[in-house]
Amino acid sequence: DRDDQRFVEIIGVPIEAGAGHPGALMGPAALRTAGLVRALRELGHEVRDLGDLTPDPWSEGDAATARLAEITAWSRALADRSYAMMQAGGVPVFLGGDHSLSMGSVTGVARHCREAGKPLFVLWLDAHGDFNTPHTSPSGNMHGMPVALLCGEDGFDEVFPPEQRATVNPAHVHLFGIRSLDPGERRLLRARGVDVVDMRLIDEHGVGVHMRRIIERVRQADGHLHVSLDVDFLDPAIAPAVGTAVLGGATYREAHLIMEMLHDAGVVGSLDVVELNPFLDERGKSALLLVDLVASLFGRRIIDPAVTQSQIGGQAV
Ligand code: EXY
Ligand code: MN
Ligand code: MN
Ligand code: MN
Repeated sequence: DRDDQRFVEIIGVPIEAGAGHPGALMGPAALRTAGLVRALRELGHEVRDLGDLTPDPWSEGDAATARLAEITAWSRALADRSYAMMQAGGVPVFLGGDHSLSMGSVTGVARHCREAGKPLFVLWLDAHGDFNTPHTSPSGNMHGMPVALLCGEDGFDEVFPPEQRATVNPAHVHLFGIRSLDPGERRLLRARGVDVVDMRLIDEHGVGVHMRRIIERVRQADGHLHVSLDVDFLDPAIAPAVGTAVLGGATYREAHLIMEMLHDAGVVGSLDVVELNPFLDERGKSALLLVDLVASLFGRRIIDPAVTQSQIGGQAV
């Protein structure tokens, strides 16, 4: 399709201070090695790879203080960069790095959407809710907290002082693929009215039903959809390169169908690809799968709908 060419700007965010296991800082390099830029160009998009982000130096202290200072430095630098990428008018793609990077990427997107008067929706594809706060987290790992920060929960003033925060309405957040929640985050999610499509719902209805519902909502509002894709959303059998694997994740086709539906809907304005830990991969298979999924999101399809002969109820499908 010539008419859905986009300007795609890619930036690597090699951070792993939010995760419990080292290795995610190699994620951007592995995604590039797996051919991400080439795959997008082959689809006809204009692609600019901005390289990797470099944050300002952060102060060292004891281990916990240094980690928080590091995440703060990345988050602030990334929020500014993400905002600038949005202002440039393209589709920013953020390559992680652990999921704490979304504190910065989505903050920048939210700042842009607020100024542009565009309602922001977030689709969070993940095994986890990522809705812990420093008060509820059992591990202290900040990759389990970004959605709580983005929804304006307390406990994050270190990362963004209140005046620098651009929050997301929790009623505009859709967590999808969920199968691991801690007690504190479960309570908070319910209290804030976040939509949680867990694996049970996906098993029962299929991904299509819930994706149509979410897409329709974004369309009605003429909104911007930010997609945050955590590798652990996928079943560990097809994507082993994660430090937080949880059994019973999305299958190869479920994941592709989500990407294909999102592409056809034309609602996605920004994307995170996070938590790839190449140190745990098997001959690059997780990185290659992620590149294929991003390609589906940007328009790769099995067959052009114009040539399909299939009809249901007299309508071409
Ligand atoms: N809920 C657990 C925690 O907060 O420690 C695990 C979080 C893992 C987060 C991964 C990246 O999605
Ligand atoms: Mn815009
Ligand atoms: Mn996550
Ligand atoms: Mn996760």
